[in-house]
Amino acid sequence: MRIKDLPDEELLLPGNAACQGCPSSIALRLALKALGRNTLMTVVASCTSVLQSPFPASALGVPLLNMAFATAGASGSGLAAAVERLVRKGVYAERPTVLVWAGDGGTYDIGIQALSGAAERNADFIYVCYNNEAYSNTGTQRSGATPYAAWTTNTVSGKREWRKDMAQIMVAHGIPYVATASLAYPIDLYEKFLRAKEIRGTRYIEVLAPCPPGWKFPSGHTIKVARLAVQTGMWLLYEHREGTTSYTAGTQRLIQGKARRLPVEEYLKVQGRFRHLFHPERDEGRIAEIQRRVDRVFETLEFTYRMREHIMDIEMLPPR
Ligand SMILES: Cc1ncc(C[n+]2csc(CCOP(=O)(O)OP(=O)(O)O)c2C)c(N)n1
Ligand SMILES: [Mg+2]
Repeated sequence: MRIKDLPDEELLLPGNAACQGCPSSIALRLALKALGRNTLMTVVASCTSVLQSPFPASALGVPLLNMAFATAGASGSGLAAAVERLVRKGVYAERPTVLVWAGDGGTYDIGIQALSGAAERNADFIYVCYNNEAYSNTGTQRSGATPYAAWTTNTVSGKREWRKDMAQIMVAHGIPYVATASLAYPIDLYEKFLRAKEIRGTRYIEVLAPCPPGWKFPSGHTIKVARLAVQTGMWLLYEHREGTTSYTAGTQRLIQGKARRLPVEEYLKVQGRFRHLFHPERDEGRIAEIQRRVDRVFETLEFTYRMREHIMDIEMLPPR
């Protein structure tokens, strides 16, 4: 599949209120191309509440419920229950997809309780966390998704804690589908939504969303920064189904040794939120600490990959 094979229909309309280079709008545009018009959406307080345009205008071609910050999991559960009832009553010719759309603040922090409850009940929706690694709509405050050493308005010399791994928390819920995605690998992202659409129950997709004003890079560089996150190993692309994790796209190529992993500083130095790691002098300690963390993850991934290949080689040997 190639970009030109994507559906022409636009369900996120141009002339919306997003910033230039807004990653959420790019993710939403691609997601709605995959899910199509028969989608019901709930959005909680976030940049997406703004980009959809002020009432009574709407930039979305699907019905939309605007909800309070902490309620993504709960409002998605409610919509899913309503859909189930209407399907039983024969109201729909075809079952609509329920799409829950929330930021990282609304997912990792304030919304985790409702999301965890919904996932434990296996509520029938696709939950998207577009992760711009901060409370961006209110001017860039730290969240549980903000990475170590990143500047935000309340971590002015760099965040001291490491981010939590929300996608793995969702894997631990045992839901039928968890995936991570990147705007720089749009076909991978699109196909993950297509696969999620065919599954029932709670599906969680997290998209890394490099935010030009919040991460402080020029608005034309959203895709470049998204790609560097994967190429340096700072963001992993995978999907998890039926107990098995498969690494995809750029991450798969790194693990298989088909592409060379770039040093993390290639990613850090193009973003103003990490400027204090390079100016007025290099903070060797923190840069090396970030690099070490990524190296450790890849050592394990590469080892597991080589072991699997080795086992497959053994299995292919003729029986003695
Ligand atoms: C209970 C509550 N607290 C605070 C706010 C103010 N508020 C609106 S959007 C937002 C930030 C949301 O951050 P995130 O979920 O990461 O989405 P983003 O803005 O980054 O898109 C905040 C703090 C609110 N609407 N409700
Ligand atoms: Mg955010």
